[in-house]
Amino acid sequence: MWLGLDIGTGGTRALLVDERGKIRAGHTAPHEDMRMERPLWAEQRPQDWWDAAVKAIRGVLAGAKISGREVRGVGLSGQMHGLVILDKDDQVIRPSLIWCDQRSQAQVEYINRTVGGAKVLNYTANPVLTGFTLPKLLWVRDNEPENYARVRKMLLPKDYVRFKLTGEYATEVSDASGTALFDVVHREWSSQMIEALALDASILPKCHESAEETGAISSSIAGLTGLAPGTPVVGGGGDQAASAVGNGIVELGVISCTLGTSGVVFAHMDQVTYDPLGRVHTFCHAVPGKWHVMGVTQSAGLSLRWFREQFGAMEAWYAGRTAEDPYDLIIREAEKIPPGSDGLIFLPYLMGERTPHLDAHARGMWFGLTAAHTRGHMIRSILEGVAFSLRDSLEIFKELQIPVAQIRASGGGSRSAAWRRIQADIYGKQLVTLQESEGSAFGAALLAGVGGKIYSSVEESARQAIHLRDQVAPQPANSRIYDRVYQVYQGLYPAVREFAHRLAELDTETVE
Ligand code: XUL
Repeated sequence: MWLGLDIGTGGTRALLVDERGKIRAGHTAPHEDMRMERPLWAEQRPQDWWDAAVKAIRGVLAGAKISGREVRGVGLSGQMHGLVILDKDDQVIRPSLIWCDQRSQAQVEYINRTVGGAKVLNYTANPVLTGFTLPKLLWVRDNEPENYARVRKMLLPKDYVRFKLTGEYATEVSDASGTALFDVVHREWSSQMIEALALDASILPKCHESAEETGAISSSIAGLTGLAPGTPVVGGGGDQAASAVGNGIVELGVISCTLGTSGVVFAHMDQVTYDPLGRVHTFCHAVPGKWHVMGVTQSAGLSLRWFREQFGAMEAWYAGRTAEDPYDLIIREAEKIPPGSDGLIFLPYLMGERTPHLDAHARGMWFGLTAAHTRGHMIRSILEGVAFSLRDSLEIFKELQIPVAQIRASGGGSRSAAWRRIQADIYGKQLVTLQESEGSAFGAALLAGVGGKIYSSVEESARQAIHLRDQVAPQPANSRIYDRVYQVYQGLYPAVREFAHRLAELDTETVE
């Protein structure tokens, strides 16, 4: 049996997968809500991830009624880019600035001035973005010098859990790629970035390939988790790379669209190429010696969750009485509205935006509201707006000549048939779903299986364990409507960018 452990944003999920690649049990332990003290801030406590990891592991072992001795290996995956800093006693210095935290614009500008924007692209295959780990570290340096002075190690979220499990400071290539300190082409820490910024390289963990063993369950935590001491823990992957393994995105032409908290369009690459404009990320894949390119929309599921939390009290009340999922009730309202939401467009930039705008100050917006629009229109326009934002990535893939033969839908959002239909129509492509819909935790378990030599390669694990379930074909009449709406959608943010930036300046004035 192999254990995949995914440290997500909303919770940590443990998944047990047997020798034939079949899922035997899963258990999720929720996290505390992220703390957003100021508009662009987002923090979580690493201790909360660790507590959830222990609960999830114990829960899944109990659910499958097996002893930890039957687990032959563990694979980790997790939310990427978060900054965890430890002091000389391995204590967490401050809460983690997580992937969607956007406070570090001044540090991004500093890095571009000091290293040079073109050199950053050359050294790391990506521009530096506010979401990435390095500018977050420099934010701590600039704003909390007393905390910065104590830093002895810098880890990514899942690697903090690895440290607690094994006592090793380690990461792997796919997650390291999102730090802005990693030489993605050569798959090692970038000595050029480190030198140009006069950083201390000893704070970085050792970097492995994703299916390599990075350490083993230590005897001190074996009792706490129920896992046997000495159980190997492989590198695993950032949630997107691990999810790609779990979705079989391990060859050219098969790509995935994942609707989680964020939304990601992901393609495998045999050779490394990157977008000269840096609009999509080029990172190492969890497949040894391969890369991937991905476009990210910051607020995908997050947009719908925001709506549910702010305006979904009625559904929450009703769902409490009927045991239905409030999201199903909310989406049902959207299904009554025609494609294009009668001219209402939603820009899902509730946490700034990466692809294609690379703009921490981008803001969400409804455009085209009239008195004739209903709540259902607002909901449908959110589902459509998120899919348009993922189409932006597909359009860039086209420019970069990345082949798209098949799109696989994954993530929590893909459980909705209505949202899958909207996606297929907006992308104008077949959308395939898989029998195994577990994504990252499943991919992490497969990587553990590759590390344990049950599969000869990551590609082989995908071939054996992943099966197609069904597909949705685009309806040409709907696609034609969406093509026209998309033209408007695409033009909207560039037309208001200046005002979004002016608003952001107002924010700074009011909080200081
Ligand atoms: C990827 C990214 C998100 C987070 C949270 O670049 O930021 O996928 O990992 O899921």
